[in-house]
Amino acid sequence: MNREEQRRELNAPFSLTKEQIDFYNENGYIKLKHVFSPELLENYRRIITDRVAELSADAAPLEKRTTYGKAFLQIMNLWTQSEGVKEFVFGKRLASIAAVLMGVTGVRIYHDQALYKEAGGGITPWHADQYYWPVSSDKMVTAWIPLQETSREMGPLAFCEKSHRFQIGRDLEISDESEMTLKQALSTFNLEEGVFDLGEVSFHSGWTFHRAGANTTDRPREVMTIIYMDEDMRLVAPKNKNQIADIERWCPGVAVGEVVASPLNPIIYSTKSALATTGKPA
Ligand SMILES: O=C(O)CCC(=O)C(=O)O
Repeated sequence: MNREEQRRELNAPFSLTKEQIDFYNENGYIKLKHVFSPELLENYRRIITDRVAELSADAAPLEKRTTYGKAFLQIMNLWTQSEGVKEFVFGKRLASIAAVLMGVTGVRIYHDQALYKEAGGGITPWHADQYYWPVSSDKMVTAWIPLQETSREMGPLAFCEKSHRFQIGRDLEISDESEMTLKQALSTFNLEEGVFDLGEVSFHSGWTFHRAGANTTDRPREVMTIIYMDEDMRLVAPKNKNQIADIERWCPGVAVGEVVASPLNPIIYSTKSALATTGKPA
């Protein structure tokens, strides 16, 4: 597959049925198969893995880390550090899926992160991402893109169905406490904890509670994630210290009440801008 074919695939539309959109809204997540080809994923897996290796070279040994630290190597906003990763993160296919699932006209990047659960890496404790985000609505979604087939033993992402409507535990940062409290609080909900095929991508909403098991295999679980927000999302006053840190890191210079449109938050897909320039939707 040459570069031009890869670019085409990254940017090509992906059609979603009404049932799939309804499923996302009802359950707070969806897993979609055949979003990308194995060739494309292998190419970007290499590019992303090289950068992760470089940027995590001085990570502490697993046994010296906290539970959260043992969950994965976490490298953020790789798109700002590599043209190859930028090409992947700026792809319109994932961004348009995000927009359609959320029912918005377009999406910006909040940030990306590579999440590499090392061989022998621990669990990812129960949590909801939106606890970290100082934003004006729940039109936030994370695309979780495994870069290899992901067996149960590697720690695939697991979702608590319909938990995006659950109010308890929204004030918990990811920790031993969130794992303990939420495991109990969510015990009556259905858990989707299946494997991911190569090419399968999940999308989960900001308030959907999720976790992942440990990686008991001898190879890393390599995953890229991209967090998208409604293109019209506004910044709100931070509610905790993590949200204060997020503003500085992911939306520098944006004031409370303004659209979250710093240079780190480009619009990746929008039917508004396409309509304005061509008169046709994107
Ligand atoms: O990859 C993982 O283990 C956790 C991912 C996660 O929490 C997220 O993408 O929001």
